[in-house]
Amino acid sequence: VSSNHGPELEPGAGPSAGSIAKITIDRPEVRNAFRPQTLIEVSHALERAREDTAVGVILLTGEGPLAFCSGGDQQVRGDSGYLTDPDNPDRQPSGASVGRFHVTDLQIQMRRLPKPIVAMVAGYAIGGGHVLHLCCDLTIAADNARFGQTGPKVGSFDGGFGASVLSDLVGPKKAKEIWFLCRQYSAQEALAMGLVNTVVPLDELEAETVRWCEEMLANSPFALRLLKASFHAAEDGYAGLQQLAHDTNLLFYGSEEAQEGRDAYKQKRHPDFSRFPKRA
Ligand code: 2NE
Repeated sequence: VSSNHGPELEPGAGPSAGSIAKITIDRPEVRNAFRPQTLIEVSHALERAREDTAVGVILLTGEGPLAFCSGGDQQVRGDSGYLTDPDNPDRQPSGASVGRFHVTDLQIQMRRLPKPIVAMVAGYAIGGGHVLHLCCDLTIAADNARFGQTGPKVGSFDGGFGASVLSDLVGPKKAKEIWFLCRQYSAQEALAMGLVNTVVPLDELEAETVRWCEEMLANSPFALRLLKASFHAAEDGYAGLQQLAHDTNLLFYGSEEAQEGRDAYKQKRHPDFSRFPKRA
């Protein structure tokens, strides 16, 4: 994985009030298939982008024009998940090689991360790579992009966000078609079924993606944060509600009413909330 911030990106149009963190899956020789280490690195890069208060939008992509990501690297697929060290499949946690789905944690991290994540897709977004783009908030596709799931062809499936988010986007019949038949879909077909936000010529992909990011960066970051949490609140159940509720608490902490409670505790006195309105 490689990552960088705004200045190294191709400039889009207009001023922006923040930076774009660009995270690139950098294994073009295998169409950017991910190993556990790849996902650990993406996760670290996402965490850095989250913590960096200058970053307003995160862009996830794959190296080269041939693929966004082709999913789990089948060369390191073990009998109970993907292996960090396929030569030592029985090695235990410290240097772990017990099979696992690191992608589960990454998908949840992407859903909960309080900044918009944009997938910039050139070439294949296939299998687990397709699910990664589903977990992004927006997808900008190049005209050479191809989308699809392969699970049932290779003895796998993602019945989590890979099924639920897909079904929300394209409807249950189409989602089942995508999973049951394992066809590939062109960028235009993906646009027609609501899988992506726009399609642009390959040589304009980054500039157009940056333009979309800059439009978001010009807007209120906290409003974007609350919107992302709101969109996911119902779909993600209690975890989604928790995110939205805690975001509300962030705002509440800024109020005199909440501060009275904190200050009274620190000053070892009873809080006096009498001056605060019982709002209609
Ligand atoms: C992506 C696709 C359609 C590209 O086709 P093409 O013709 O452009 O390239 P080619 O020749 O197939 O691939 C180039 C090299 O990349 C490797 C290939 O084996 C090939 O290697 P060499 O022959 O040059 O040595 N490669 C590509 N994808 C790979 C992968 N995922 N793992 C390991 N090596 C890979 C075509 O390559 C394709 O269909 N790839 C497989 C897509 C796939 O089935 N992915 C796994 C789905 S399961 C999953 O991702 C998953 C899950 O279901 C649940 C949890 C976690 C993960």
